[in-house]
Amino acid sequence: MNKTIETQTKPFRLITIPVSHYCEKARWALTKLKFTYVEQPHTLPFHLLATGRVGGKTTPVLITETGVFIDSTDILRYLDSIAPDNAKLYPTDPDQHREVEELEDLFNSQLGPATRRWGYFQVMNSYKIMQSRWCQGVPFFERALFPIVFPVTRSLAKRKLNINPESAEQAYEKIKSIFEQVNELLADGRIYLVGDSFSAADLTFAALAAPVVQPPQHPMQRVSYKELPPNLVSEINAFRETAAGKFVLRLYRDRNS
Ligand SMILES: N[C@@H](CCC(=O)N[C@@H](CS)C(=O)NCC(=O)O)C(=O)O
Repeated sequence: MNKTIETQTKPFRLITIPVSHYCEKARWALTKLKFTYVEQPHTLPFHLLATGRVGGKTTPVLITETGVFIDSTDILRYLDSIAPDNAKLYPTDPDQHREVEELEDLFNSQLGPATRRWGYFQVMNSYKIMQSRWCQGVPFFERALFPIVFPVTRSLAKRKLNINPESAEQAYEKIKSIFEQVNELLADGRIYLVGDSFSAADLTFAALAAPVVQPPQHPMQRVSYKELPPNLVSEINAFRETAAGKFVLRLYRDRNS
């Protein structure tokens, strides 16, 4: 962990399931901090071959010459530790630093699972949507095997992520309550969630809320509205109308600046 970026001779490698919002969190941090990296996208269950080889399981996994980071928060902390002083994702002020970590933890542990559960519940029975979401950018042979592995992968994912009508309803309520908390924070007119600069709290909220807001500038291609169930489109529009939803849209408009 003490090696500095000057000693990194090759680009970082980021193993992803491209559609994953936790992967988007790591990808956004790499882009924001202007680190050179190569993304290695995989679909389920083939990601396990790539992550297992370096001692991980879930994605994202960041491979550096310093070490391997197998959790999105650890990835952000590592990148922040080697980022220049004027580009930190965690404030130096101890109170603000704690606030950022608390919000990041709330979004990671509650918002991320809820948006994933609710989002998958809406579209998991559509082969066409799932193929376009899970196969984007992945190696040819994984795409070719998708029709064979998908039925099994889908039922395993449904079981592992506990996707059913009741849990989806609870997830929806959880998303609304976290959006409400963010609306309250933003009610005083602040530009960012903590302090006056972009932090890991903003990035984590926007990346993990993206599945229910569908920002047009998201680097992963969206499913056309025409293909989505009409009730899902109106729910997305309702989330976009909230202060928290508008905040996500704004952060995505500025994502690459
Ligand atoms: N706490 C982890 C969660 C990552 C996570 O849940 N990744 C999912 C994709 S959204 C994954 O890789 N699932 C595949 C699996 O569990 O094998 C992080 O923040 O990195």
